Amino acid sequence: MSSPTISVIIPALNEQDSIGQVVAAMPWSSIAECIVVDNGSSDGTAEIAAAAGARVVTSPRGYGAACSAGSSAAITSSTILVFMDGDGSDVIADLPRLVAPIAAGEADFVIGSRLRGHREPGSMLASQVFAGHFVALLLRLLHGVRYTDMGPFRAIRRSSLEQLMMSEMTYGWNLEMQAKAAKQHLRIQEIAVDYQCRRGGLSKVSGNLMASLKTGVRILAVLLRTSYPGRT
Ligand SMILES: Nc1nc2c(ncn2[C@@H]2O[C@H](COP(=O)(O)OP(=O)(O)O)[C@@H](O)[C@H]2O)c(=O)[nH]1
Ligand SMILES: [Mg+2]
Repeated sequence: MSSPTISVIIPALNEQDSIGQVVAAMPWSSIAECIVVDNGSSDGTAEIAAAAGARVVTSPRGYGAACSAGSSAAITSSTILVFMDGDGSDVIADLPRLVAPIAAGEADFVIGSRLRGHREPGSMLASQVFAGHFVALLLRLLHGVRYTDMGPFRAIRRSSLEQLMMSEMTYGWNLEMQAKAAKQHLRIQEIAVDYQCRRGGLSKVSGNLMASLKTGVRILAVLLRTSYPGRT
């Protein structure tokens, strides 16, 4: 079997303290490209990412908007898309295990669960762990699929992502992917991934009460929207 062509996509907003290390640590021999999606960083994120070897593209504001722009920008030969954050929290050594089930034709979507892996103390707030369990329970009741997390580190077959017709432009993007994947009966696997504290800079979500509340509201909206029987 020939090896698949993989694009790694990293949404990044003001991550100059970590993005260089993240991009430099990519397993370059097994991926085709690393795309950093910058949407208006006011620091050196774009320049540092490019210097470390990433292709930098821009997008409108929003986590989902960035992930979506990155997917569209991936080279046409790419068949597997990997998403991860730019703050150094995801453990790049886990990448081959995320991709392997898709490459082997055994899965369409593989999500990394930080709740099943080892978490560096302080890397996830108790509220995030709780939200992961709570949303997982709702997804199980609504769609019959067993998830334990809404983590950012994930791999998906490109044709499957296109089939999902993603529309969420905010932090609800991750959950929308999981709900639609379940609804459309993709072959889903969840694997344990480790998680570290961000390698510098500031959290735009969990470290900020207002942003956390907004994210919670978006997540509930996505859950509701995707739970209507006919809607995808
Ligand atoms: N492109 C883009 N990336 C974003 C945006 N907001 C956050 N990010 C990136 O998304 C990732 C997750 O954000 P982070 O602040 O670490 O969230 P947390 O881990 O939940 O605290 C990081 O790589 C951020 O730089 C945004 O509006 N646009
Ligand atoms: Mg983070």
